[in-house]
Amino acid sequence: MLGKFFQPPGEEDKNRVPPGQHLAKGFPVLTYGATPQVSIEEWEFSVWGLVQPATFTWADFMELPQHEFSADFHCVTRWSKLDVKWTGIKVTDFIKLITIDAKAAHIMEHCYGGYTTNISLPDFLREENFFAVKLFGEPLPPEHGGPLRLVVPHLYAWKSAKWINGLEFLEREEFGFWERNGYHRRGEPWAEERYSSM
Ligand SMILES: Nc1nc2c(c(=O)[nH]1)N[C@H]1C(S)=C(S)[C@@H](COP(=O)(O)O)O[C@H]1N2
Ligand SMILES: [Mo]
Repeated sequence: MLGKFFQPPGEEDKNRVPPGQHLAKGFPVLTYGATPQVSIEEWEFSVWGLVQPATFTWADFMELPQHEFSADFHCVTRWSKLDVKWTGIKVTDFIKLITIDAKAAHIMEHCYGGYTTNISLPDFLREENFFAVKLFGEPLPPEHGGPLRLVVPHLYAWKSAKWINGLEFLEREEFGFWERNGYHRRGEPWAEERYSSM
């Protein structure tokens, strides 16, 4: 298996591949459960909790500026893919549309299909995070999270919620799906924050 689908990083990529990771050939799909089918007509995105509650349509998101991103992608199951090309909307542009309560310190990411994952507010608000709507120039395929997913390049990819449709703002940290099942609360790949020691 290792030789067929994965390879160790070459010299030039070594300093870009976190410890314990191999480079994937292609772009594997990693989903727990079925792929939700969501059309852009019915698609909605909501914010609630310690924020002024609001709901946005696809058209609302399409009014925000779009940028090209190149980001390395690290799955905790030990594969990485370098230089994934995405098009999307910066988190820092989206959050200008909402009013976050000063008490909010954590977020629960919610998705079509019921997946959840938690992230701290500072990890979420980083300049390099974005909502992807295209992958390698094509509309984001459903299996990779289309029509829209979050990408958080500096954390393991289970924080990059596919089919994301909501942000719940919290004062205290709560655990999402994988975090309740033993994954690390934060998931920083360079520190190999894979699993919780609790
Ligand atoms: N909604 C949802 N988002 C998800 C997942 C999932 O199962 N459901 N899997 C996560 C994991 S573990 C990884 S590695 C990446 C995989 O993204 P990909 O399938 O586009 O490679 O999505 C993350 N986001
Ligand atoms: Mo993953």
